[in-house]
Amino acid sequence: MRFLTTRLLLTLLIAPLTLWLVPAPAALVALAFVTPFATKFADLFAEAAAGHPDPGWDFEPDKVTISRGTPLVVVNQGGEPHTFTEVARFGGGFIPPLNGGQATAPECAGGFKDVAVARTRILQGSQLQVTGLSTGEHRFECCIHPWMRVTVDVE
Ligand SMILES: [Cu+2]
Repeated sequence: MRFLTTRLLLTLLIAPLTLWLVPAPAALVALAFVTPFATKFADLFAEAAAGHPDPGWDFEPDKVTISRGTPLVVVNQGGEPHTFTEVARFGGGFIPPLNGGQATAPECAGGFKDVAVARTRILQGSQLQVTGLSTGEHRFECCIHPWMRVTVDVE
């Protein structure tokens, strides 16, 4: 079992308890802790439009290396829903004002009407387990806040 550090110590209190429920070995990706209601939506949109989105909304770490067969457990420790959606190339999400001018990644385009996107949604306090990744490099992003990105190398 491997625990990957998160930005705030507070999150460490929650994550280890979660990990015990997961068959070892597992790698953990945490969605950074955001104090509920600390970010106003108007600010979120304005910052994204200006090209410097809120860095507190993040996947930690930005890059993960796992052995083939290791489950990846993604824990939402923030106060908002996110998605953990695999994309061929990083791009924008399905809310254009949050895309900073980037074109929407095709995998995100349908939004939650597309079951393939909906099944990658992680609600506050929930987790998603990703298994069966093939050897090589995989890219995941949040289709809502597309600056939230992580690269997963499977060896
Ligand atoms: Cu998000």
